[in-house]
Amino acid sequence: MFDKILIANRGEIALRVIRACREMGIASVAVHSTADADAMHVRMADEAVCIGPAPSTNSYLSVPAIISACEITGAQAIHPGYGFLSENANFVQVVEDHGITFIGPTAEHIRIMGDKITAKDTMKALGVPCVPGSDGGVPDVATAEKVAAEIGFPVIIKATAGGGGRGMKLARSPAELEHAFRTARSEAKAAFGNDEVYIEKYLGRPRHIEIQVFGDGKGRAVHLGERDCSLQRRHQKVFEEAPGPVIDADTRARIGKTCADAVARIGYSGAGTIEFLYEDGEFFFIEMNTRLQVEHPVTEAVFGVDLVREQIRVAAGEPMEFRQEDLAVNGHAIEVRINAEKLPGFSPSPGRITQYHAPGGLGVRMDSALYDGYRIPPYYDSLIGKLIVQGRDRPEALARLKRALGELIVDGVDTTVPLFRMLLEEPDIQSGDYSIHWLEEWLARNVS
Ligand code: MV4
Repeated sequence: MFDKILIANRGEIALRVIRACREMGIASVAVHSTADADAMHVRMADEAVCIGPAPSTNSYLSVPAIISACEITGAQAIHPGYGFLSENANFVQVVEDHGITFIGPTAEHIRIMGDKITAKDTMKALGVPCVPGSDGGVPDVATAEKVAAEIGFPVIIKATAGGGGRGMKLARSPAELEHAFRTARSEAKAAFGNDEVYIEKYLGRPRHIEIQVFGDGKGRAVHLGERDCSLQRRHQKVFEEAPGPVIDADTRARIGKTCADAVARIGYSGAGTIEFLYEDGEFFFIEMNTRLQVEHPVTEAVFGVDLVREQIRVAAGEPMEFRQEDLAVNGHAIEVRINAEKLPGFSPSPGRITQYHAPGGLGVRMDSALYDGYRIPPYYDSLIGKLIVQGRDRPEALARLKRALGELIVDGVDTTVPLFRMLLEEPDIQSGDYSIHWLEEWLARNVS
């Protein structure tokens, strides 16, 4: 096992990793920008190294600065958290070339899943159900027309270098296809330096269901069920739950086994998430994320596992602590993302926290790096906390969420907390009847 791990991240996820390290008897090294000198992750880690100025390009994204921090402190492994360098295959390559262990999948697996066409080809070959569409890239309008005629309209054109909602164009009819295709290509070229695109049948009102997988890098893998993350605004998740309100135990076991078998076959190592659109009882693969996700705590809550501990164990060459037959869903968990943002426009609201009080009690977890007097810098993501609640069933989790939001105090900046107080009063949220479009439609009616 490692003696010392460097955490190449900030905020609540850096604390999450430091906590796992401490429980495992592993020393932790925080890295920080000059803007984060007073941040909680710096205080909580055993050691801290300043790696550059406020802009993340020159600090949290600086490969030489992070490698140097490892060498100076003698850290043997790097945990990347999410975002920043977590899915950067070149970074992983450099880390390994310096004899440091990357806590995550191989550069090769990150590269495969980062290219959305290669990811889909790979998953299809492994028996994972995919959205009907082009076989690989679509080089010209004529091919786009041929594919669209086969699968039927509406279709969506996606950039292979995109993902997470970036670089997509909808064509509702043959008349819209040529324009959508050309726009998708030129936007992909401008945004990613890669104009390769592919085409899929456009699904009208699906849910976003993602399967948590975990591999030991030696050909064994398990699944930890699904999360329903359909409630999103501009491709940012705001409310996530496990299990999915419309997924039953048989469905979970079936799609879960398909996913676990797929990642086992490729020798995948560590945590991964296989994203699906789910419509009319069918799963359609869209993308795979090769990192620990923001919303991993809802899975931890219902399965009673520590995913970060497992990531560290597997990266150190130790076996996973669980087998598939040990894993069962217990109750229901919900996470809400608390952002320092001002409604109705969700504009960033950095500034000084004048009062912070975290909720507590049975079934409540607050993952946040806030403290009284902390100044939220304007340079980074607006996520300032995640409130995760668990109950024996979904109604209990909802009641607990309402209770916990009532205890939470975050003063000094605007936050998304009032949004959740409103959402909890909505019959569709109470019954779990929502699709990927529900939140934006509701915001257009209720918040403006
Ligand atoms: C789709 C789709 C409908 N049909 N693909 C958006 C993010 C990226 N991960 C995939 N996305 C979508 N792909 C097909 N074939 C609709 C979306 C989509 C979406 C997906 C998940 C959650 C929220 C979304 C909001 C708008 C569009």
